[in-house]
Amino acid sequence: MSDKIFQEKIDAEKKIEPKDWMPEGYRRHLVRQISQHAHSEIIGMQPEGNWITRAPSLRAKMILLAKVQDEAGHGLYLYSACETLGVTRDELIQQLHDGNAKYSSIFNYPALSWADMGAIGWLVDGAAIVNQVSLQRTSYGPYSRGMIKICKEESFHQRQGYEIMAEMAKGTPEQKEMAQDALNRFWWPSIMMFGPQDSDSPRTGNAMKWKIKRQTNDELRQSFIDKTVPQAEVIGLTIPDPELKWNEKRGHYDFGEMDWEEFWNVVNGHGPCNKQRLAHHKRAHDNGKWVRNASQAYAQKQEKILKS
Ligand code: BYC
Repeated sequence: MSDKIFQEKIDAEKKIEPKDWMPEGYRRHLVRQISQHAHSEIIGMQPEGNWITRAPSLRAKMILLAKVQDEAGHGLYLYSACETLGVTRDELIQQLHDGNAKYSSIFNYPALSWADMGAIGWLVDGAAIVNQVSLQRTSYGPYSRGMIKICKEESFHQRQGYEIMAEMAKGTPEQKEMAQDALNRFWWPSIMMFGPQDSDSPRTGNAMKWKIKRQTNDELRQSFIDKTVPQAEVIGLTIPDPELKWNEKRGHYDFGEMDWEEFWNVVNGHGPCNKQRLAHHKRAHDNGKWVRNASQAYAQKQEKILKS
């Protein structure tokens, strides 16, 4: 098959499956994006995992525990989707540990209070859903199908976060202040999750041509802002952007400029928690070596029994 026939298939909205012919650039683009997405889910367990033992009630603890377990599941679907492109899980983890694979910038910010569990669910999962709903229509079959399942769980995550924020916002003045403080710290990093502006995004051209991405970074960011501003108004919290204003003509909110220097610093490994997140992942991976060895030995033993 040639690039031309491949592109015709994409343009006809046909899904590409693991055994189909694909250009090497398409395969590499997907391995990069899907593995970064998988790493984000797994590293994303850390800021929330940190609060499981300190949840304020048994109900809150059970919900948070379930959410963090869901993130592990999302990581596993995504690693599996990535492995269909001819790369092994070990190689992907090694790329993360060597600093050659990225994960979402948002997880390099600390979770300082219980209200941050609300802000993460509401804003971070909210941003993730906007992106992932769009990715349900991505051209690579296993990624697209993974996204459909992930989105179902992600909407529950967004609601649990919004519930925490709503409860705190109508609580004592101190609780409302905690909720506002969490919103102040997580707002800008959340809208940075959508990546650089379209004019500075080197990957968007091919991603749109190959229908890996169905909407650009700026389109998705705008859609998230339009959805989220009214939600903040309902619970009486203020989005920390003095330039935020409804634009009747555009039918969208106008918003202020992001701190792009901060964005690239965090993306390139110099955010507040980059070192800590990676060190924790390496430690957990090393500690889990005996489990991987044991399951491998068990599988080999089973194979021997089946052959004998
Ligand atoms: N953070 O040309 P661009 C979740 C990188 S987690 C870090 O626009 P692209 C959850 C980008 O990778 C949800 N890096 O690239 C879990 C590229 O680097 P390389 C995570 C970023 O790929 C637990 C370079 O900058 N979601 O749901 O077209 C708890 C140039 O950018 C970021 C996904 O991963 C960033 N924010 O667009 C709660 C979604 N932005 O590889 C929630 C899947 C950009 O060229 N990924 N970079 O060195 C995507 O949709 C796209 O990859 C992005 C970036 C929109 C993120």
